[in-house]
Amino acid sequence: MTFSLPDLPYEYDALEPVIDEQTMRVHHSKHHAGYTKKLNAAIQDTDYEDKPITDILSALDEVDEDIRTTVRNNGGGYYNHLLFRENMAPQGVQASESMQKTIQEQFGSMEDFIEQFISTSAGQFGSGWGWLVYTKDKELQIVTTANQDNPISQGHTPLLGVDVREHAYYLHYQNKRADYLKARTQLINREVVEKRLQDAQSA
Ligand code: MN3
Repeated sequence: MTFSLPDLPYEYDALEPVIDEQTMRVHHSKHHAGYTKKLNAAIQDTDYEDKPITDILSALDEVDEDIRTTVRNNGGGYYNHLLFRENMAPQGVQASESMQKTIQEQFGSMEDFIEQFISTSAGQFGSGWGWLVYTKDKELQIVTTANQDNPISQGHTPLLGVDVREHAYYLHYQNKRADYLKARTQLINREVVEKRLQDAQSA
């Protein structure tokens, strides 16, 4: 088994006007496809062909040194973009009452959470990702990672991820990363966030 480019859960133009069709198309059919192809090339004829991506990224130090950086960057790219697409829906999906309560307990309110999520993600220097994670200490936390690193490599479970590399927003927002992040909060599929949290808590 090798990895295949996951289909988008919606059409390329479904997230307009927040994310334009061309950005979605290039991001998926060129960038995401590229990570998938390079990951497959790196793990060809190794045991990793039969492992879930989460197992591979959770134990990067066990990957052969000659392919480790390639697997880290492209395996991360493959998995991060999959999570990112699932985290969005055309009109967004509101949180259930219990999820709202969970967010309130940790961050004060949903508005406070969104504000912190935007400012932390916007502050990532250069290319990377903003995340809401369920930590190995069983807490919700907002973190960033550089390049294509996934929080799972630090033992955390990613619940909500946002790509802050320029290719994710530059066509429409140019250098205004915070504007992109703010607009994008309309698209958050909180049902998916909650499902991932429940899975992590019962794991
Ligand atoms: Mn990207």
